[in-house]
Amino acid sequence: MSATVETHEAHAHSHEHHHEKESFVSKYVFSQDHKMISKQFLTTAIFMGIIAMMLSVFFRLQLAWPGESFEILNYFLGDRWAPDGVLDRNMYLSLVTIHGTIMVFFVLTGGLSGTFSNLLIPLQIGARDMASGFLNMLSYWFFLVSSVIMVSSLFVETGAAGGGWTIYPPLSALPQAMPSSGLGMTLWLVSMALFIASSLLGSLNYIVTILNLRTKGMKMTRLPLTIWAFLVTAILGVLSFPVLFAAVLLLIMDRSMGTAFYLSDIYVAGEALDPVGGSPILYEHLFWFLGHPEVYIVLLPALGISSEVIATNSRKPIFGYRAMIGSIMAIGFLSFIVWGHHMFMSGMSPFLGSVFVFTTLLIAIPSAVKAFNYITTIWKGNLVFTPAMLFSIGLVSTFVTGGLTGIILADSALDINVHDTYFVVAHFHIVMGLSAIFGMFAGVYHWFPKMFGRMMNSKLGYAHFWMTIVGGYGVFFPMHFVGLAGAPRRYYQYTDYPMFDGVYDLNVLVTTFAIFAAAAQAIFLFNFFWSIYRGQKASQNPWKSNTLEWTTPVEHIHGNWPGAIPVVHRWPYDYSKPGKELDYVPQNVPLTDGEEEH
Ligand code: HEM
Ligand SMILES: [Cu+2]
Repeated sequence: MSATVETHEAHAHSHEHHHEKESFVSKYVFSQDHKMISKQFLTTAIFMGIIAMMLSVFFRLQLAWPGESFEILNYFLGDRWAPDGVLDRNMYLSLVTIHGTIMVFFVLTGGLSGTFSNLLIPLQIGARDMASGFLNMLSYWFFLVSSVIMVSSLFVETGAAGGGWTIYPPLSALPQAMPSSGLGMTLWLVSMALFIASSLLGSLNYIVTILNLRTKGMKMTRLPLTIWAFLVTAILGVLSFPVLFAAVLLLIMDRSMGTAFYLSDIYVAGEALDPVGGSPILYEHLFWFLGHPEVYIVLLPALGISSEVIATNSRKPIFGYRAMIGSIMAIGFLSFIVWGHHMFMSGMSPFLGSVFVFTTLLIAIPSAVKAFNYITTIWKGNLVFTPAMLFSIGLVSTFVTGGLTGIILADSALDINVHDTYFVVAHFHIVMGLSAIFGMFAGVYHWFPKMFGRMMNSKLGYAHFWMTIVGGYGVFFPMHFVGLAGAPRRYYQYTDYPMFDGVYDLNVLVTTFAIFAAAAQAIFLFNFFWSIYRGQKASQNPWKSNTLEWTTPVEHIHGNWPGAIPVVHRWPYDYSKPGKELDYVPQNVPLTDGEEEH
């Protein structure tokens, strides 16, 4: 261990040498400092989030008031895609697709892991920086370039990809299938290939850094749960994203090189296509082998962040620390053997289906362990309701409510009834969309002082939280009933089907809440950017927290600590320890004589 510490010191010196020469470009643009890269990921993800949210409001307008004219649609989409303010039906599909893609990959995968793994891994394990600053920088630049390509695909003549965020073939494999199967789809594929490269570069760095660069005394069993969550998340990414990469490469080959991995006997306009013999089902297997772990790649960091925030603001040791680590690992493992629950309707053998039902339902166990651990940590705590704490409690709420409908969807016999309806959309938005975004907000409010040296305004934070949780449930709760009424997802309008007359009022309700929830995010944006420049100056440890990041100076410096890196003597959850003067004991404070570890 001490050898590692020495190399760290040497590392710090080399930083100090070229500190003077640092130009604007090397400091803010091509930075190799994990704290700056973390801010780059966050601001890019916020920008992408604004776009994705606007797209969802655009298509929700059409769903609630089909065929009506909206000036704003024409303003943003132009005469080609919203003539007379009415959304074009091809563009409708593109908006749904790009909304989902951006939210899942660019906001919640890149934005959440990229921001908080980068910020917290070196700071919480006591390292000077990531294992490779250069690869870390590359990871951000791949992310930025892929974001730009994904957004620019909205502006091509044929429209952005329109096959849904899962881009199943043949819509994705046959450029002639529909207009948005053309250039827009190609750009989607290129963007995702770059995104995956970014994610792999990041994840490998996170894993190596956590395993190798921990400071003296930072045993694996003293790691904060955030770091455990980031570690397992990175492992999931490394094991599953390459499979999506392969799927995307094969799609590119089917599109432009005449192969037929995914194309079975297909006729286009009465003419049989050359390439035959492949199977779109193969694509579904490859996609969901990533797709399901992806849910946890998004959720685990959010759950890790909320563990940290809840323990700190309950002023209590986290309940069941080892059980939490065990459930993070169990969830990670199980997430790889459940992908078939997305394919119950693909003609799979009912026996195989029942295997996937079983493995899927098993995930309820570690998930319930986590939920109970949060609740028992809060139980009889000395609660401090910061905005971060509210968002973390909100996460526990959405994780449970969304998880319950997951039990219905996991049962193949029940799932058949609601497959591809709005019930599914409601389920995944609550359990994954809301929980993950709540975790992300919790993280931003909690670590903002660390990132920018200032505090966010908490009154605005409270307004943001209450409007977001009311808006979030307002959008996604009624959607369950739209789904139970049988309304399929990805339909442009339902007026031709009298049996769906009953869902109109609900659709108006949902869209109204969506606009309300979107407005709430304006409060956040204002608070965020205003506080960077005008927020109250932060003290070194504003939440009285135990973890190492709060032992660094407020002003960011290269190498994180001005002198030697701290040595760790205890776990991160020594809150309200009996016999102590203060209600927290930071990790770098040595045990006193006869003190038990915990
Ligand atoms: C955390 C934020 C969100 C995430 C992660 C997210 C994710 C997604 C995903 C993955 C899809 C599926 C796209 C597809 O099936 O091709 C989707 C579709 C959709 N989203 Fe979101 N979304 C978020 C926020 C919202 C909001 C705020 C609204 C409400 C305005 C919304 C409304 C919809 C609707 C109506 C669909 C269409 C579903 C369909 O027809 O298949 N989403 N979203
Ligand atoms: Cu799944």
